[in-house]
This record gives sequence, structure tokens and C-alpha cells, in this order.
Amino acid sequence: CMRACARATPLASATSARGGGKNSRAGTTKTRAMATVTVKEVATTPIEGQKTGTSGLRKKAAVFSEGNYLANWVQSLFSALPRDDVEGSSMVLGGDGRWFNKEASQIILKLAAGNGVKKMYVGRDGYLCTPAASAVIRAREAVGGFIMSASHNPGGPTEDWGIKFNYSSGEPAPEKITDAIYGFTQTVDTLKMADIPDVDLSVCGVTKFGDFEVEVIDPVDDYLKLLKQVFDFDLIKSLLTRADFKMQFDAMHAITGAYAKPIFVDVLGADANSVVNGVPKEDFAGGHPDPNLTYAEELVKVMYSADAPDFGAASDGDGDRNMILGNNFFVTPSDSVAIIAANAVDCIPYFKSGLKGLARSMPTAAALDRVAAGLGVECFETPTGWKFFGNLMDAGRLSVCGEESFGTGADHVREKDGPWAVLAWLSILAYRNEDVPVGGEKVGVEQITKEHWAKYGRNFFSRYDYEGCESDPCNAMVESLRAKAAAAKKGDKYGDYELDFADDFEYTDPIDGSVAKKQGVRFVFTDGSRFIFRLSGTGSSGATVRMYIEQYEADPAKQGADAQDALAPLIAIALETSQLAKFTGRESPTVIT
Ligand code: VG1
Ligand code: CO
Repeated sequence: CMRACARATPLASATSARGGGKNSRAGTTKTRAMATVTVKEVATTPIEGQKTGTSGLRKKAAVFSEGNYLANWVQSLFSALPRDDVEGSSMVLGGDGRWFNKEASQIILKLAAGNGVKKMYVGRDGYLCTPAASAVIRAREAVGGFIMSASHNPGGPTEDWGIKFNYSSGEPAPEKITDAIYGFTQTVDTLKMADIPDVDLSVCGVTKFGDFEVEVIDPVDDYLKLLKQVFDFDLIKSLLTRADFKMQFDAMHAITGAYAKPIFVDVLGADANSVVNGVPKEDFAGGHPDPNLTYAEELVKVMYSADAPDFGAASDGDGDRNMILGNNFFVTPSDSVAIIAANAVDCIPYFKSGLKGLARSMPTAAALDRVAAGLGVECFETPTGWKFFGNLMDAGRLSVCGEESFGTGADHVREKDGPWAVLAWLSILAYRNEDVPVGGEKVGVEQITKEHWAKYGRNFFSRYDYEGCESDPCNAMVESLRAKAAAAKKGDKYGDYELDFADDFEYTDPIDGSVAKKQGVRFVFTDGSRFIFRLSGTGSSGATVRMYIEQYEADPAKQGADAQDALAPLIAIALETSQLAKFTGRESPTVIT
């Protein structure tokens, strides 16, 4: 791979010029040269079920840490990638700091060296939030990168572990690659493991083993540099240093703890108390690092209290999700991406010459479509999962996109980006309050959202999750919904709603023509209201049913309603049509967002 080999970072060339062996930057850098790497061929046998889901491979940590489970998958990945991509390449490694990441890092490094990778960039302590990993892949022109994370799933020895591979523009590997990996996992019999010692990942610097080298990098630097190019940091600082502005960012003891203080406090001047649960823990302190109204309850409590801060936000395990709250106010992710898009050109320098296009995943409410129509740009509807946005971005047709599952992002990287979404909202707030004197009537999150509804209409949205169900009855329910959708006809009545169409969502990628089928059964009504059912592809065991409900309201007088009240009739119809209670035995969901 020409691109990956042609480049040497200043640090790497400096250390190799000296031939290693000395501390080149006291306290932070060490260099160690070793003889040529020998590769051991370790016999292994295939393990069942190593199929990548919506976002990487996720299993119980106990499964991943047992025997060759991880090594088999990583070896299969190296076998699946074109030889030219791997041989002599640079790759990136990092993760969300969860239990087993340290051991996993060493296994991945040995396999990378054994399979011909020339250089690995590793975030210090094995840390890289998912958007930062994407940024590092792009900044270092690496051929790809490993992200050790099960994202919003809990961590620890009895909880989940996961791994994703992102390709050279920083995007989650396409299904073509993940399917090939799965194929190799069914036949893998040899692990190519370099015979090298464990590498100390706690200190930045280069360690050389013959032709192979590991460079431990600061997990924040490349990413922060990029964010500074995207946003007007002075503008945001003007807001965060106001005496009358308070924010609270909850890192949920996950990876954004490593980013929040350096970015929000040290660079942007927010009060040190603005960051809570800011120390990453291997088990997320026993929490479920999923930023929604159920699991981020500590933040929700503060934001719904009498003296709530002006702005609240939280992020998930690997830092790609975000939740946005105002003083006693919650912004749905579907609204959030629409509001960011509507304000991007005015408030975010990266977008000042206009937006190329917008996109959302299919179950995400269509608020964004209305912004696209207003701006006169394309709007794409993709299957669930970030991997479908990358092609559109690479083709220069997509600037801002989002998912209802608290994922929001743009084409500065190829992942959803939690801190980016927080900075986008802070940019909007800073812009709207630039001329408001301290102590004056500030424009808040609620006002910005309500103004948006008044202009574009409100898309009421809710998602019900039924977690930890048995797989077979859930599959049977989806089968039965498919049959009902196939049999349904335009004009059929569902209560007061009249059917426009029903189908199982299928997506043809406009760039490469690849087709993704069976992406969710949807019933769409003539007024744009919808209900959708699909099964989660990120769980580590059992099944999770997701039910998505949306209804559009153009009348400002009715936009203030509670979403659950506004959606109640449609929710009842969806439950009746699916026979969910009968199939799953569940009377109520485990999470409502
Ligand atoms: C969920 C969300 C999806 C998101 C995916 C990965 O997938 O619905 O929108 O892209 O998680 O997010 P599923 O298949 O469980 O519905 V993360 O933060 O886990 O990388
Ligand atoms: Co995540």
C-alpha cells in the first residue's frame, strides 16, 4: 500500500535515525529496537458464531477472553483483507477502556506484526473513542483500525466485549468485508503471531521490533486538532466562560472521560465541575453507558431539577453517541440532527460554504428530511448502522447525518461523534447568545427546539426496546410482520390511519450499488406517520425488539404535547398489529426513548 508506506511521522523518523535505545522525550517517549520479528504459526480451530452485527462483533467478555476467540477473529480479518492492504501498512488500535482491552491490545499487536503490518498507532492506555479512532485513521493515513468496544453495552468480566474494524477513510468496514471475515472464521486453522513481548501502552512513544513498530499516541491530540478545524473554539469559549451559563457533561465513566476535561475544561474554559463521571473505568463503575433517559438517570435528574444547568449532555461507552438536554428539556436525537443541520451553515465554520446533503437511518424520524427540503439538498434514508453513511460522504454527497439511537455526526470523520454533537449544540447556543448580555434573557435549548418545530413542524417520535427476549419468538414475530406487510394494501385502515405502504426496508447504495435487505418492517401511513419493527444487531445474547413510532404535527398549537400522549393511538395499533405481547410475553418495554 503506497499511501501507508510513503509517510513517516516526525517522531518515528527521529527515533529511527538514532537507532532507538534512548529516551528521546524525557518522561513521555521511549524507543526500543529489537532484532527482526519471528512469526510463530499457532494452530487453532474455528469457533462458531463470529458473525459481525450492526457494529462489530459483540459477545460476553468471558467468551471473548477465552482461548483463541479474539485471535481467531483478528486472524480472519487479516486473511480477509487484500494482501496489499495489510503488507507494510499502518493501522490504528484503541478502545473504550473496558475490561479485557489491555490483554486484547497485546493479542492484536502480535497478530498485526505476524501478518505483515509495519506500524501500529495505539492510543495511550489503549484509549481511543470511536470518532477519534476514525480521525486518527484519516490523519495518519492508516489502512484501517481496530476499535475495542461493545459501545453502549455494559462492560466488565461478566458483561460485554466487542471489536470493530474501520477501513481507510475511517468508516466501519462494509458488509463485503465483514462477510468475508465471517467466512474465514469458519476455516481458520493458523494464527500468525509475532514472537514479541507485550508493549507498554502507558507511555507515548515508539517501540521497534525489527521492521515492526508500535507508536503509542496521545488519544486526544489528532482528534482535538480536527475539532478545532471544524468549530469556532473562540465562539464556544465565549459561551462556556459566561458567568450565567452552566453545562453538565456526563461521561458515564466511559471513554469520553478521557476527552471531556481536555476539551471542555482545559481548552474551552468550562468549569471543572461541568464534567461528571469523568474517569474511565473498566466496568463503567457498574453502569450501563447508554446515554438515554433511562440509563443516564443521574444527568436526567440534574437537568430536570429546579436549578438545572442550561445545557446537559452525555455520551456512551465508546463516545460515538450523545444525548442533548436543556434546562428541564430533552431533545430527541431525530430532532437534534435536524436542528444541527438547520443551523450548521451559520454556526459552524466547517459548513460555512453549505451542506452537501443530509442522511438519516430509516427508523429515524423524518425531521431532517424537512430541513433538507428547506435547504434544497439531497436527503438519504439508509439502513440502521453508521456503515451506510461512509460511501455517501466519500462521494461528496453527505455532510450531516444521524440516527434515532443517539448518533449524530458529519463528514469530518466516518463515525458518529458524541463530542462533535455536543460542540455543535454549544456552537448554536453560543451563536444565538453572542449578543445577549450576561444576566440577560438567554436563548436556551428548549427555545431553539420549539422555534424549529414552529418552522418545520414537529415529528413526534418514540422507540420502545424490549431487551433480553428469547430469539425464536422474536424471529417468529418479525416473520409474521413481514407476511402482514406483504399482504397489506394501500388504503387499508388502521384505526384512524390509512396505509400508504408496508414493506421490509431494502436499501441500494447509490454509490456502489450494493443491496442491504430485511432492514426493518415498516407500515407507513398517508400522513407520514409510521411504525417500524426490527431486531437489534448489537446484542451479545438473546434478542432485543425495537419498535419505532413516528407522527408528524404541523400545528404549533399541538406541538407542545407529551410524545407518549401524542403517539398513544399509533403505539396501540403497532402493538396490536405485531402481537408483540403474545410473541414475547412482554407487557411493557425495558427502555422507552
Ligand atoms: C444500534 C442502533 C444503531 C447504531 C448501533 C451501533 O443498533 O440501533 O442505530 O448504529 O446500535 O451503535 P441495533 O442493531 O442494536 O439496533 V454503537 O454506539 O453500539 O456503535
Ligand atoms: Co457507541
